[in-house]
Amino acid sequence: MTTVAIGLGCNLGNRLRTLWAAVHILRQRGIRIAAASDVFETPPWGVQDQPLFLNACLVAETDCSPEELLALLKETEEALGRRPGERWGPREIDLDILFYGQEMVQTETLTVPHKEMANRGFVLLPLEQIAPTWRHPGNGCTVREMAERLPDSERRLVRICALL
Ligand code: A4P
Ligand code: MG
Repeated sequence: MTTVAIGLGCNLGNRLRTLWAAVHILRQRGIRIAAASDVFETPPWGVQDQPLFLNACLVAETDCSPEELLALLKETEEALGRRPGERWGPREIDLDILFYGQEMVQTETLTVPHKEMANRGFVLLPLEQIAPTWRHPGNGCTVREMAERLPDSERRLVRICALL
């Protein structure tokens, strides 16, 4: 079993319902959820002209390899109606592998830890609630340390509710 951190984001459709459905599907497929953050509403990052996102993070346990986990997340996105679209553009659901234990993975299809996580309040602030001491194997900083370094512009999150 490996402990992993998964980021969830969505800005189309019934966003909260989609987050819950994503958790349900992941559980059905054998992912054991150890902790879930709150759900936050967040301004769009990257492409600005799109609806507000809901974001949350999970800590989970899995027997999947990194590539198997990515495939499972992609299948789950598809099951929830995600269609291919613009990079950083609007989506029904986005499921990202943030951490896979302490492993660093770099292949054509997968970069773990997630390459942008250290710059993103919508990742670090939810993750800080459930995994503040998890250390990034690349930069050596804990989630809390990375969160503390975020600029004010990355702190514009509004707590909506508990995810679970
Ligand atoms: N990929 C590589 N590493 C990973 C990883 N660690 N986890 C590859 C998941 N996928 C990974 O992703 C494109 C490809 O990245 C995958 O096929 C996989 O092989 P995608 O989800 O199809 O496309 P994308 O999400 O548009 O691209 P990208 O670069 O992954 O974008 P991000 O980083 O996911 O950002 N603003 C707010 N407020 N909240 C958000 O959640 N999300 C994005 C998307 C932009 N702005 C946002 C949010
Ligand atoms: Mg993605």
